Amino acid sequence: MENKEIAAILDEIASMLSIEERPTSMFEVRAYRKAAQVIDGLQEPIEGIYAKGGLDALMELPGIGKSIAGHIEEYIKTGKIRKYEELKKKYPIDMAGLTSITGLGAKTAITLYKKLGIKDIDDLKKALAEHRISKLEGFGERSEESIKKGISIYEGSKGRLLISDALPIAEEIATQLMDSGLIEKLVIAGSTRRMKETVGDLDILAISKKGKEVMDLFTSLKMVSSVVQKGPTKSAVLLKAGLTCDIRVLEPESFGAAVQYFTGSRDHNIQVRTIAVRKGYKLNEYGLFDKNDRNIGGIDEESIYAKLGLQYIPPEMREARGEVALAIAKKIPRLVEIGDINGDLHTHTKATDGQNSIEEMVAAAQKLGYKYLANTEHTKSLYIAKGMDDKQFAVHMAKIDKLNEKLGKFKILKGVELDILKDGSLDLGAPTLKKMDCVVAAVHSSLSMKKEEMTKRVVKALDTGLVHILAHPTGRIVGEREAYEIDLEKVAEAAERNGVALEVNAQRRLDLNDTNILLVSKYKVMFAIDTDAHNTTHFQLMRYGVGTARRGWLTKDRVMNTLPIEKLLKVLKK
Ligand code: DGT
Ligand code: CA
Ligand code: CA
Repeated sequence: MENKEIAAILDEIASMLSIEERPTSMFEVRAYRKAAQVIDGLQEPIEGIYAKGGLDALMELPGIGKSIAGHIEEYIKTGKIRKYEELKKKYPIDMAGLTSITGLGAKTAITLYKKLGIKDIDDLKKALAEHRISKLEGFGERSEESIKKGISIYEGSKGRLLISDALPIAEEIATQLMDSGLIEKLVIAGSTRRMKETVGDLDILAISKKGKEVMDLFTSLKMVSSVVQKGPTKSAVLLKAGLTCDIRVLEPESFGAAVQYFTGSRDHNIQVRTIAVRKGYKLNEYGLFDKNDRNIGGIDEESIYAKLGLQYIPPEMREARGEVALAIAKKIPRLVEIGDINGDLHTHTKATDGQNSIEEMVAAAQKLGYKYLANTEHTKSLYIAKGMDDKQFAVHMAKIDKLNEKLGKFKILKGVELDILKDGSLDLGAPTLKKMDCVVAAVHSSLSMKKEEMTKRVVKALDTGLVHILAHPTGRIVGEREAYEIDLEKVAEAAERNGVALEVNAQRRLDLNDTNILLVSKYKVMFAIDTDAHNTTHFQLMRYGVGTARRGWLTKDRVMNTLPIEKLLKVLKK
């Protein structure tokens, strides 16, 4: 531990010295970097080396001269290095954090500090979200993009991956394993099966008679970067995507028990196990065992829950939030399913910041079996998104009317993603809005308002009675931006009063999230699960919105875009 700490400090000193404009600094920088590497690679604790041989022993290490040895001695004795403290005062920035982002060196970090006051990754993210970096001299849209990418890589490697990044990888692994013909059954378990918004690692379970061959294949898949562990029944690999993937090969008799156990969550499992114990059973990843140690429910999850007197609990609900009590009372609801979705109520095209034409979007929606699609372009205040004004919307809507005539039963709803301005007023006139089928309102600016102010702003917009859906109600973007301050219950009250649906946005936002949905669903409000598609491939994100809705226990009748078109239009008219 101590070696790593000292190495990190020396490395940071090197970064800070690298921007001092003195002729000697290049040598110093190199010396500190080298020393950091040497210490990081030591097998023995540096403290032990010092204890045995003092300063001389330190100086015998490769790359460590008198002054750096002195720093190490100082750190061992006092827990501090004065030179480091002084540099930190001069540059009060999280250099280690910032420079761990690919493509962001110490020089850039200092420039960003001097020009924009950016001290750490959080500041950096804020500046990116507000597009402040691209406006700096020597920077541009491209550097902003590359820093953004660097951040997402950094966060990926730091651990958790967004569900919409993780699940496709897990499915690709599953497909390649299944294609081998070696496997009879396979389940992707863990947080991925629960559709948690971020995933720490992938957990795959399989039934096979050929464990060894499965493991040979698994560890040699193209998405594997290194093998962590390899055995006939259990292996683990680090994936190139930055997360690990475990696989277990099981006997059919215990497969269900393993699926139940490794789906989690841990807290859910603990509650279920308590019930098993109360019945005199034993439940673990190998099975559900009675008093005579007979496995009475290992084959599938359904039989485990049934033998325990519980209704089957969908994976997305297994978070120890009251679902076990509900299962005892046989009151688990039928949650909304992807097949219930009849259309998407928040989408963009080339007319503003989307990448496909309306015709292409419609064709893609029809291919998914959708019955309708709301086209909701941005409004004028969002000029970076080429937002349109009342006049432009009039022309645009006429175009959609024409298109609808040709489409037959499929319907494009005329809509808008309407900016809620800073004072809660709307970015288009009421006459324009009244001509629309689907007004989706959203906050895109002045995100750092006080809670009361933000709440008032949104409530005021809903109280105009001109809004159908409140899009991404908290403004958060997973791994990029925190939610803004807002009293969601007050917003839900206003939504109930005005018949406004709250969005579950299926993009990287996943907003509302599961806990927010659980919080506001006690109000009589509908929800809309939207992909906020900016191109045709974005429609594929719907399942993450549905997964999030299921984690918030939503049933079909609470979700507006499960309605058939006639009913939907009636609801929207009201
Ligand atoms: P993650 O990977 O952090 O996104 O979350 P999970 O839920 O996939 O957690 P993971 O991969 O550590 O373990 C998979 C499941 O295995 C977990 O949801 C529940 C079960 N499990 C793991 N460790 C324990 C444990 O100590 N006790 C119990 N009851 N279950 C455990
Ligand atoms: Ca996991
Ligand atoms: Ca795991």
